[in-house]
Amino acid sequence: MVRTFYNELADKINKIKDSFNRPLTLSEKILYSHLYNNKNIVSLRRGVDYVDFAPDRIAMQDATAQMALLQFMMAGENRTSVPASVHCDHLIMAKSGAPEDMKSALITNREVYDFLSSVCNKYGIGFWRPGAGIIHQIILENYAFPGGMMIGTDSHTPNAGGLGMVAIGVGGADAVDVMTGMEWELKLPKLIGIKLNGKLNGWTSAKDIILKVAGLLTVSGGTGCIVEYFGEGAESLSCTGKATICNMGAEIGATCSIFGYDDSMARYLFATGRKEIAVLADKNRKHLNSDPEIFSDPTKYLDRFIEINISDLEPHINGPFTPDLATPVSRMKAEVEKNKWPVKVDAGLIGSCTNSSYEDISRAASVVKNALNVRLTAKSEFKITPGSEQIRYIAERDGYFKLFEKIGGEVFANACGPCIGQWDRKGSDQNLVNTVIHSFNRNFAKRTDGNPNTHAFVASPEIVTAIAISGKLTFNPITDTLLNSEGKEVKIAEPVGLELPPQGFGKIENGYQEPEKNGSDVDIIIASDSERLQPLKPFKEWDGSDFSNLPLLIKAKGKCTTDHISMAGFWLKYRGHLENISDNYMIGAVNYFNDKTNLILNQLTHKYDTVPSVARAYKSAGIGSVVAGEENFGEGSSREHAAMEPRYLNVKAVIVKSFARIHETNLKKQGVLTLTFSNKEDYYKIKENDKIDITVLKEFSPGKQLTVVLNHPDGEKEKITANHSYNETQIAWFKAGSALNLIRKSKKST
Ligand code: MIC
Ligand code: SF4
Repeated sequence: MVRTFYNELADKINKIKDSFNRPLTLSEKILYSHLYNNKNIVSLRRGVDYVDFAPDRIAMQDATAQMALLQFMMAGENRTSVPASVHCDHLIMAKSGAPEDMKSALITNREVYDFLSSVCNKYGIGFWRPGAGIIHQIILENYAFPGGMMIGTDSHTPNAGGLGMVAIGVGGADAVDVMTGMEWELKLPKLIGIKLNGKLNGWTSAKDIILKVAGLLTVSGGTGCIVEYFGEGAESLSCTGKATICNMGAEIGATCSIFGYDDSMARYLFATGRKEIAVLADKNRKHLNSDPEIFSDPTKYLDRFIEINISDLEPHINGPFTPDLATPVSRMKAEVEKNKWPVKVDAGLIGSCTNSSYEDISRAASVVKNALNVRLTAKSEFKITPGSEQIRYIAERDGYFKLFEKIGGEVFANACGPCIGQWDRKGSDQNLVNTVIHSFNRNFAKRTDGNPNTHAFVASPEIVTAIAISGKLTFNPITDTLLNSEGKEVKIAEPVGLELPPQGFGKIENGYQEPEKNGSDVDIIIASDSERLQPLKPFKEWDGSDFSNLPLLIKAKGKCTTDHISMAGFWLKYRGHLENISDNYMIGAVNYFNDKTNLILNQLTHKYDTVPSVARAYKSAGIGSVVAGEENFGEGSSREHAAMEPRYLNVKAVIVKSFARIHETNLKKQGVLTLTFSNKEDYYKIKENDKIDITVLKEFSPGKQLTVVLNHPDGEKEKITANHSYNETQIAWFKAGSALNLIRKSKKST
């Protein structure tokens, strides 16, 4: 597939260039060479028009694949139309170190792993067993290729941008479209260019570039945009450093991020056994980069342009509770004091899909070595989650784990673990206020260990390691000294690392299961009393009438990420069981009217109760409800449970100030009406016991506002207008009850 791709690339790009008759950026080249139908591309407007694409590949991880595949099973296909893979990484609990944790994961999650493995076998999907590693790391090591396009049911899919791919996070229903051979639709992204000048040095690493960018653009600044990095600074970064930056582009809401093909990518491809791809990509180098005119006059061609001098960039620490609160290390002392963040650091954690490269591990190990040389040991706990078995193997072989052990380091399984609340941390149930620092990407409340009072900070692996050694959030390794075991003031020398393993990656048992050539005989078993898996039932079609008198379920206040809407950690075990997981709906969201989580008014009983019980009460009384929210609603992950749960619980509409891209699409696909206030201040008009009408639905059409009537309890009615971003196809999803219903209908009629 990849060979054919490169053989056709020059021709395709030249045709695109002929039609545009202007220089093109790298993402434009990739997007337009992956169109589903050859439409009139020149007239397409960025940020306005929806375009149909044909991605080359699909990746799914176990926590989202369950729903994606349960939906795919309903679509009536025999095999996936596009190469796809499933990765078992999210469900492994970190507790006592890799060997023990793997043993218990295989027992507790057996039913789910067996289900995923058999579905993969039946439908021709590659299956990566538990222990093989985290989806994005495996994709980078095995499947990503420059110039390609892929989608993945995980928001950090853009990690593959480090190898020059347009890689986009989506909900499972989008993956189902592509697996059934249909087009995949996306609003044509706008383009942000970031020019990196200079070269990293000392304690600063690629992670600090994205931590800085997150501070500049905030959690919603990249919404609807592809971020393209270029410049001498970009070329000087390793391929895996580039991947870290693209990975965390999810934290600014970017559709994806990307770097042009260069020597660092060639080196990585060679090292990971993909010489042939490197040779083909080399031949196509100019098609795998933006045209030179873009670099000389970026503001002419891009929607936004930013320059960063990485030679002067300081290491950053972002957090707590949000990944865009960026503080350079030299200002940490002042910020910690001002905000009264707990100074003592209980744990430092490195690894995850974001920062598990050989370079990361070797630089963190260098910090440890330098600290041991001056007789320092670690004050905080220190944990390592390798991104893949490949990385684990070489890190162990090359002696890095030995070094980590010397400061009490513990290696967890090759899995998400503490990055997604899957950390069975001693004492976390006591909800004590404490600080941890990690090199993962997100730090929303409860996400590390389930404790809402854990202040999680994000930094590079080398800074995390240095801080874990010092035990203090305020430690600046560039300037500060520490007291060693001999009572002397000492400094930790700057880390040095290696981009790639000098002894190569070596041969390992990688945990891959090739699907059967013909899977028609494979049976998929779901036990009828299973608590973890449940076949789906199609949602009902829209009945053709306006919504009237729908009680407000909850008006969420402030940040409402998918972690607030459908929490991970404990709840991950119900990812294949819609009915059971619906018991976590909005339990993390703050109720505007009492500032409490999971306590809302039941308009039927006039009593306060949890969000899921009130929603279930409305559902069983046969009434729908409405949810309201503020900015960037549903930011964070791709989990479509955050959209399927409200649909299952009979929530008819979600009205917010603004949506995060993936969550809005997920809601639309499941048939929940997504609206935004045309006047954001109208959010404040919604009262706790309002009944809400949504009218003119019969005239629901692209670009036409809908009317929302707030029926206040005193009999007063307030009319407000709401915008929507539906196109014709998406309106058809709404009318059919879900996008999947529409696929099923079209399959039946053919
Ligand atoms: C995350 O980082 O939040 C997750 C867990 O990987 C999610 C997917 C999920 O909820 O299963 C994501 O980023 O999409
Ligand atoms: Fe796993 Fe964390 Fe990466 Fe999500 S961000 S894929 S939870 S390691």
